[in-house]
This record gives sequence, structure tokens and C-alpha cells, in this order.
Amino acid sequence: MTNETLIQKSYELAREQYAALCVDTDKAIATMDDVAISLHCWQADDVGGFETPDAALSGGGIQATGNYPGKAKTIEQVRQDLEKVLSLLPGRQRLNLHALYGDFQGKKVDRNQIEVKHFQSWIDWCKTQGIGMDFNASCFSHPKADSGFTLSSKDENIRQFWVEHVKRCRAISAEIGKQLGTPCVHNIWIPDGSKDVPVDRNGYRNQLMKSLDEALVVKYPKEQMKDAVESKLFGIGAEAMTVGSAEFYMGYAMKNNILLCLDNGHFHPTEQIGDKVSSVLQFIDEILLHVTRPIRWDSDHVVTLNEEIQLIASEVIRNNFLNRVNIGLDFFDASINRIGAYVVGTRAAKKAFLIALLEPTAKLLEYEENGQNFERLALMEELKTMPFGAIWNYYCLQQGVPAGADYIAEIQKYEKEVLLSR
Ligand code: RNT
Ligand code: ZN
Repeated sequence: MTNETLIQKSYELAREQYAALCVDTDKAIATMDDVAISLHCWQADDVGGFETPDAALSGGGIQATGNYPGKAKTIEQVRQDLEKVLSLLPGRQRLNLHALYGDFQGKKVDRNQIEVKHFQSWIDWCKTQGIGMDFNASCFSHPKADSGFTLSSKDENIRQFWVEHVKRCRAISAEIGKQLGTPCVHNIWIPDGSKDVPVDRNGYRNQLMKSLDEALVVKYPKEQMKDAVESKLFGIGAEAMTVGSAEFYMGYAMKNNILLCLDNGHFHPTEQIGDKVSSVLQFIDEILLHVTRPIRWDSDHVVTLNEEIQLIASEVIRNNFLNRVNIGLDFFDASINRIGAYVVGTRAAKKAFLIALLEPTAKLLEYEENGQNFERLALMEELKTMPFGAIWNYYCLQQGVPAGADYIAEIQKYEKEVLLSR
């Protein structure tokens, strides 16, 4: 089905159809080089990490459900899996690493002790892959997070412990960016919140503010690292109040001109991140996206090509925001082949951007500004059945990665040869 000649012929026909709408498909494909997606290491092993041999996600209000065979159990296996994933994705990717994935060589290194040397092998791996790297403080799956409060804790020992962790993560991020020659985005998400209705909401937020100010006191050049903060609506076990709410972090990011991370699982179900992009970017320079697929709650399902992701991509492309928007993924599904999850999710995100790049925006805008709202609606509707698949397949072919559904067989082979023998 997806052989080269067929793909090429289909592309030529599709190119003409888009050209009739004044859309240059070659240009759209070329712009895809600027759409780098940061691959979250945590899909490979259900957010376990490598601090102890049997490390597993615990607490923090996030959950990986499922027990599909083949989970990566070592750093080498995560890298092997990511190399497979990278080989099945068109365009540019980055690595997004959580601090608990350090290369600790079997030693117990607590979060307030981590250093660049524990991440050097990851930096080197990124060098050999020719990709950039992003980083995250890990403020969960730890006894000092069991109370439900980390940076916002009223226990000074606990609070200081996490401040130290974040400080170290930022220093490591700066070194990552320096070595790789591309800025490392460091994201702070904390699970802090309360299961039942608290009395002192303000007190916890004061604590969080104080901790962030302390942890961010050292300023790094933005060529090396950029700070981001991620808000959330609620988590399992933190239903009544989340300290790091949308308003809290929006205020913090604006006041300090750092990045705001928008995770599309972290808002009320009818809110759309796509609508927030042009609001937030009026006031801050850059944002980070955590692209995921929430079902009923922040379930972190594998991203699919739905309207939500398409609105996000369209807003970035329509407004020329690619250089102000850092794109990361955030899903973890342990119920299906994990490599398959990465590939389906990342390809879906890329498809959304390519679709956005194939939009005849000028024409739509003209309709809109003329008050021709029927025409705008009709053209938007017609765009949905344009031969996008032909453009996508050609892009994949050009990039030397499987087109169409051809990656399914590759993943099945990898499962048989590698994953099932783990
Ligand atoms: C949790 C946040 C956070 C995490 C990762 C592992 O709700 O989305 O980004 O998923 O840091
Ligand atoms: Zn997230």
C-alpha cells in the first residue's frame, strides 16, 4: 500500500489540491524542521526511574495503569527503546528527562545530592543522537513527598530538602544546555495539595512562593536553561486544593518572566489550552506545552489527532509562535506496547502541526474580517477532508521513516525480538 511510487504520485495530486487553496505543501513540510518535540523518558517505564532497582511511581496524584510486558528496567533499555522510537519519527526530537532517571551506578543518591555527573551519560547519549535535552525536578515518589507537600511544606526540613533538589536540577539543566548547545527547559511540577478542604490555602501558597524564590535565586543565561512552572487543577488525593494552581503559576511566571507550562490535562474539561496560548503569550516570552490526552480526568492517555491538539497546533502556527513555544509530551500508558504509545502519540502531535501548516489561513482570515462567517465555517469544514494523509506520507518518506501504518510491523518486530525477552 505505502510504496514509494504510490506515495509520490499521491503527493503530486495532493500538492495541486492544496495549491488551489494557495497552500504551498513543500514549504509546510520544510517548516516541520522547526517543530521539535521533546520525548518524555517516563513513557518507557511508567514513571519509575532508576534510583533503586525496583523503583516505581508512588504518590503525587499521577498514575500509570496497566502491566503490558516489555517495560524498560534499566537506563540502557530506556535508551534502546528511545532509539527505536526516534527511528520511527519524522523531523526533530529532543529528550525530556526526569531527575529520578539519573545514572546512579547502583549508589543511593538522594534528590538533594544529585550532580551533573549523574546525568553525564544522558548528555553524551543526546550528543550521539544529535538531539537537545530538557530536564525536570522530581518532587514525587519519595518519602519526603508522602505528606502531600513538597516545596509548599510547612515543615522546614522538608521544604529545604526540595528547594535544594530544585536548585541542583536547575544547575544540571544549565550544564546540559551548555554542553548540547541548545537551551534546556527545566520544568517544575509539584504534586502539593490537599485531599480534603484545607483551612490555610494562603499559607501553603506563601510557602511555595518563598521556595520558588529561593530555588530560582541563581540566574542562568537563557542560552543554557529556561525555567518553566506547571500548574494543575487537581490530582488523585489532592482533590480539594492544589497549591500550584493556574492563577498561582501564571502570576509567578509573569512576575518573573519565566515560562508557563500548559498541560492540557490540567484544566477544567471544557477549557482548551489552544485558547490560552494567545492570552499567555501577550505577557510572557515563551511557554512550554505538555501535550497529553485527558479522558474524564488527567489520565495521561496517548495523544491522538483530536480537535484539542489541532487547536493547539493551529494557534502556534497561525501566530508564528514556533520560536516561543516549547513542545513536550506528557502521557504514560502501561496498558499497551510502550514504544507503540510513544510513536502513535508523537506522530499524532506532529500531524497536528503539519495540518496547521497546511491551512489557508489568509483566506480564512479574509472571510472572518469580512464577516463572512458561513464561508469561514464551510472552508474549515472542507479542510477536514483534504488529502492530508498524502502529504504526511510524503513527509515520512522524505525523512526516511515508515509512512502510513508501516511502523506497526516494525514495533511488532521489536516487541518480539527485544521487549518480550526482558
Ligand atoms: C503531573 C504533571 C507532570 C508529570 C511529569 C511526570 O500531573 O503533568 O508534568 O506528568 O512531570
Ligand atoms: Zn505535565
